[in-house]
Amino acid sequence: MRPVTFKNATLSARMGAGDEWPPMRQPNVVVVGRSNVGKTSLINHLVERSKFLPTGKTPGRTRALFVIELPEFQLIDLPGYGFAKVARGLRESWKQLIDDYFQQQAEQIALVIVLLDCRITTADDRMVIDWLLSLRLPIQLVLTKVDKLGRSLRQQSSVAVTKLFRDVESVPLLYTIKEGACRDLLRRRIAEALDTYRNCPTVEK
Ligand SMILES: Nc1nc2c(ncn2[C@@H]2O[C@H](COP(=O)(O)OP(=O)(O)OP(=O)(O)O)[C@@H](O)[C@H]2O)c(=O)[nH]1
Ligand SMILES: [Mg+2]
Repeated sequence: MRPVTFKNATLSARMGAGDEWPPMRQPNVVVVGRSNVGKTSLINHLVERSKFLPTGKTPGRTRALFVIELPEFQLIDLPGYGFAKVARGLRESWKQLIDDYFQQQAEQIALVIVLLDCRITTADDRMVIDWLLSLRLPIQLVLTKVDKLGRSLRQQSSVAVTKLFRDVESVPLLYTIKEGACRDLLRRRIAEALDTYRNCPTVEK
């Protein structure tokens, strides 16, 4: 497996709906999930800069698509879904932005990291996962905020999610921004996905 660097991240673009896409020359790893599930926090944790992108206590914090440059790949942070209190117009423009991204950059995507709250999954999670499966993108499930659960409940949550989303064929990683061991596992998974992406002869790139 080729080594992958997760330090020295820089922000290269902040995209809103209708903006023209910058050239994406590196494989993309994109983080998807419900609002407030911990997408931006996980990205900050992965790149070891706790204040890199702003996070929020209330849903709807990330309102654009952020492209983060690393030497071997680009990390993508998206607005979250499933948050009813965001004005309808804004929700529609996020949906447009996310649809555009997945349609126009699909060939660049090496891995979609789908975050699920370890305490509850929703119909929106199921809908988004079904949509990603229909696009035939590689998916890694990650259960977030597991520091809120004791050891045995963490395992129960993992078993339940594996069953519920068995069609995804991804063993969920248990994640918390309060521990480093889960970060090592996710970094390894990203490195594997980047290797597969580079070596896959069947996909036109
Ligand atoms: N206890 C705990 N809290 C977390 C963890 N990860 C994120 N949080 C908290 O969850 C809240 C939401 O985090 P964000 O990273 O902004 O979530 P997001 O998914 O990017 O949300 P949107 O941008 O609104 O879609 C913040 O208050 C974080 O501090 C975790 O592993 N454990
Ligand atoms: Mg966010």
